[in-house]
Amino acid sequence: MSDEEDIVLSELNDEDLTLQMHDDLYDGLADEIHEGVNILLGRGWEPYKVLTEALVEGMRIVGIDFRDGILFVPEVLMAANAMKAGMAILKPLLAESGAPQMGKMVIGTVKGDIHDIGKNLVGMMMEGAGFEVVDLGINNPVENYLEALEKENADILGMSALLTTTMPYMKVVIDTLIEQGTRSEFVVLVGGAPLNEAFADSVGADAYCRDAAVAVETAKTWMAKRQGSALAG
Ligand code: B1M
Repeated sequence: MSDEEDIVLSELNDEDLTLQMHDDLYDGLADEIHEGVNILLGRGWEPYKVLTEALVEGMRIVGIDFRDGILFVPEVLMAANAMKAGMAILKPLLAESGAPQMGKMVIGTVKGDIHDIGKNLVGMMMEGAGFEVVDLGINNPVENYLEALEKENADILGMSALLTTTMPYMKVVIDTLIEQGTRSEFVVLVGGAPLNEAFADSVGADAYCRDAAVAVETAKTWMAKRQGSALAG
């Protein structure tokens, strides 16, 4: 029996369990992540704390070794699957706030890009804050966004991109809204690891959101602004 098999997650203290979960995420062990999340919740951890300290931090470590050529796509895919196993448990808990309806957001990862963990997190947190979320998934051409915005009568368009090669596509979507004369109908929020505020400005988005919590706060602020100007007008 290896050392790894000897570890009983429930016997670890919070700090060691969190570190072990980073290792388990790194190793793509979905069952262990599932168990670890349940243990931390059982110990009274807030779902958001489990998400950020056990899962997102673990994924950050995976990202560093992916960048440095220590991990490769298959391993990172397994880590992503393990992360999703944990997120599946947290999703209903994060969405359980019972907050009043704040507005409706259509969100999707842009064309050419299949990264969806961050986008999914944003969707979960937005639902938790009382927004209705329509998730278009990954690899979305401009038509998908336009169709959904109209069909859903959305207030907010959220776009995610994780690659420097796909982030310029956000401008394609925003420019198309401008051409159609509908840009001012929507608050456009963008996010993803390679983006920053200057980029968001340059493509004509309303705001850049560094993470899911910032996305929620930004969406609330913009919805309040819109409601304010609607009342004034
Ligand atoms: Co990819 N990948 N990947 N990858 N991958 C990155 C992005 C990379 C930075 C890794 C690296 O080199 N360090 C690098 C991009 C480099 C660059 O563009 N300069 C990279 C690469 C190169 C690639 C491939 C090209 C690799 C290859 O095939 N050779 C390929 C591309 C495929 C494609 O999309 N066409 C690829 C594939 C993959 C996997 C499939 C293996 C897997 C994705 C699995 C999945 O998502 N289902 C994967 C992963 C997991 C990563 C890393 C390791 C982790 C991304 C992640 O999930 N982070 C990533 C490294 C990194 O980002 N450090 C990497 C956790 C997540 C919670 O954070 O997504 O940043 P994040 O989301 C945050 C915020 O950014 C923000 O809020 C979120 C929550 O707090 N946010 C938003 C995100 N979207 C938002 C939208 C909003 C608001 C906020 O709207 C309102």
